[in-house]
Amino acid sequence: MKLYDCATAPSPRRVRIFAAEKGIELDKVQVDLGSGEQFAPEFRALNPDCVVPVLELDDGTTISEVLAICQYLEELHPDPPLFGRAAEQRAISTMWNNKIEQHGLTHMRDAFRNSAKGLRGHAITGPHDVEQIPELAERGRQCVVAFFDRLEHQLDGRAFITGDEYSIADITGLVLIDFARWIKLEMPEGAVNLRRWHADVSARPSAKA
Ligand SMILES: N[C@@H](CCC(=O)N[C@@H](CS)C(=O)NCC(=O)O)C(=O)O
Repeated sequence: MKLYDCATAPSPRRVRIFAAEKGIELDKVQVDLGSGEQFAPEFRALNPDCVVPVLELDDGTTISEVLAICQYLEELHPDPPLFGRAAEQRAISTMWNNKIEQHGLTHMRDAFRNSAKGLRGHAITGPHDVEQIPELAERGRQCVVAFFDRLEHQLDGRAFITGDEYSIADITGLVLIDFARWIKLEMPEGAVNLRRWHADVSARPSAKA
């Protein structure tokens, strides 16, 4: 199994953390997004959407999309469970993962991709040229900040996002917060639950993956 990765990008980091939590060693191939390797014919043959991560299986099958890759790894290596053990926990961890993707990462992407100088003409991932819209960057920032409040509330009285157990939702949340820092969006000073949780999940060895 081979993971097409980019050490500085948030999406493949989610897979790296997930694999590290399970003790799975993945062969990694770095794709240099800065120089446009994702648009090279060799990479397009693996993923015509021109994004990482991509997991290539030994028989050549390719799986893209973070969630699909993580679900596949979960099935192969059920322990420790990162989508929850029982039906209810599985539903709740998937629910929170989706909420963080939708209300956090999507807006973060808008904020970043519509403002970064290096992404002019490339505001959307993929092979087509799309111009930046500065208003979308501003709206994205506002939505991310609003979502910090949502997480702060959710973490009140809970060790992790879904309760007592670390899950895929914590991985997606950690990557959201760290990427937010990159675009100078800090957790609010008064967000004591969010800050406590962030310190805890950052201290896990997997956070360095
Ligand atoms: N929905 C995709 C998102 C993947 C994605 O956006 N990857 C970014 C890196 S974080 C990428 O490859 N960007 C390439 C580009 O900007 O051209 C997933 O879940 O895997």
